[in-house]
Amino acid sequence: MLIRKPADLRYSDVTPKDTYLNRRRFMATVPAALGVLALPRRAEAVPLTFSKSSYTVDEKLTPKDDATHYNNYYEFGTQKEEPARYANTLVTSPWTVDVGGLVNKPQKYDLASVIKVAPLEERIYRMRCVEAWSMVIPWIGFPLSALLKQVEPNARAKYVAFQTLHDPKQMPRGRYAGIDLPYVEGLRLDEAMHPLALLAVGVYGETLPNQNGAPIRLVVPWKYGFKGIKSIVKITLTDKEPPSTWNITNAREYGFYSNVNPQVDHPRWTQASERRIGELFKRKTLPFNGYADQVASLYSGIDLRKFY
Ligand SMILES: Nc1nc2c(c(=O)[nH]1)N[C@H]1C(S)=C(S)[C@@H](COP(=O)(O)O)O[C@H]1N2
Ligand SMILES: [Mo]
Repeated sequence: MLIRKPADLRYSDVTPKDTYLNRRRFMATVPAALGVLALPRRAEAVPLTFSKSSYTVDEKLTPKDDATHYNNYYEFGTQKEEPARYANTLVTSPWTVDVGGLVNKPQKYDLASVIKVAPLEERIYRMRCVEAWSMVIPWIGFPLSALLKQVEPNARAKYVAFQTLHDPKQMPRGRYAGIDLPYVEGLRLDEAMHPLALLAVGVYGETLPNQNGAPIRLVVPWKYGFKGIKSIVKITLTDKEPPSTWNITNAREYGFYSNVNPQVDHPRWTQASERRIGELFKRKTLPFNGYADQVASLYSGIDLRKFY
């Protein structure tokens, strides 16, 4: 269903402005003769309207098939191939993101309104999992800062807490994942306001596959992959450091910050090097995953061994 395009052509050039995200709305633009009533159980990928961002790295993309079939999404199974197999039970429409806490203008967004917070951009980011593998992913999204500015954090707000949907009916394997659910994560407010912090709604030119965190997930490229919480339903501004799922699960191994740091090894995986998925040889892991120039100043004066 996706229209093929030359690489330099924007989706805005080939698709009408209003065909995105919501498959039902998309189907409404298709002639009834094609069978609008015969909705498949799995939502199909639909094109998004976006422009290319300057926040991007010039590195070879991870093959889409790897990025969508080698996942961590424990609610749908703890094996890498399980989310692709089982996340089709996630219902992503309708979807509400509740943004509140220490803000002047708390707001509940449906998906159509949240993607209008700022123009959608494609950003190619390096991603590194604490398990010592990495990928290069073309996300489509908008800066988290745009959403936060809209709700107006008040003077007491110092942190941002995030929560994934938890519905045991849609996520029956979550019971056996060995983590408390719902999945939760957090950032300091200044980290959340950094222009690199992205709310992603698409990847590889299409809406997010469920296993990658549909319909909206966080991407923080200078931190380990687990900070990139998926399928977000709630964002809360707070004055206390929010809990984070892997810190709750195993505080010795996972801290709140989780900045990519080749100098601080994880007890089970080296952080000094990594294997780029699809490549044979290991490469060195870079401080802050290669984004040090942009983000290191957020941590000046902080002992990153202690605040790991
Ligand atoms: N809700 C939720 N979000 C999650 C996870 C999870 O298990 N549940 N896993 C995290 C981990 S460990 C990683 S490495 C990334 C993986 O994202 P990807 O599957 O899109 O590569 O998602 C993160 N977000
Ligand atoms: Mo991860």
